[in-house]
Amino acid sequence: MLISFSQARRFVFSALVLTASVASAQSAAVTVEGAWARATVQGQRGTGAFMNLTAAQGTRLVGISTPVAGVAEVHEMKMDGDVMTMRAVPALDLPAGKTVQLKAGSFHLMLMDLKKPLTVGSTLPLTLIFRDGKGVESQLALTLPVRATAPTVAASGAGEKHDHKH
Ligand SMILES: [Cu+2]
Repeated sequence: MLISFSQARRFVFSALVLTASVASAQSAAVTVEGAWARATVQGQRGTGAFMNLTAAQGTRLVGISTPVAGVAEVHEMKMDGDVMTMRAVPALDLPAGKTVQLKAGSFHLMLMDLKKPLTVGSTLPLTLIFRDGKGVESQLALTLPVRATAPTVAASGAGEKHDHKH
C-alpha cells in the first residue's frame, strides 16, 4: 500500500517536471513568421517550405518532420559556379534575436517523397526540431498554408524563379 502510494506520487512529480520543462522550452521559443509551403504541380514529388525564424535565445534548427513527406530536410541552396546546387545541412544556426530567412535560393525546408499532392489553399502540419546550446531539444508544431507563390510581405521575388523539382 505504502509502496504503491509513493510510486503514484513519484509519477505525478515526474509528470509535473516534464510539463515544466516543455513550458520553458516553449518560452525560450522561436518566433515563426510568414510560413508557407509551395504547392506542387502534377507529378511533382518534392517541394519547399519557407519562413522567417527568430530565436529569443540562440538555438539551432536540427530537423523537421511532417507526415506528408517521406523525407523532410533542412536544405541550403547556393551557386556553385554557374550551377545552383542544394544540399541537406545537419543544423541551421539561429543566433539570438536575429531573423533567419528560409527562402528560395537560400536555406529552405525540403519536403521530398510527398505522399500526396499539395494543393493551393490546403494546409500541412510541420514540426520544427530545435536543439539549444545545452543540447536540449524542443519542438514547435506548425500548420503551413500551401500557396503557389511566396506571400508578398515576404518580398521573396526569387521564389518565382526557383524550380524545386529533384
Ligand atoms: Cu532543397
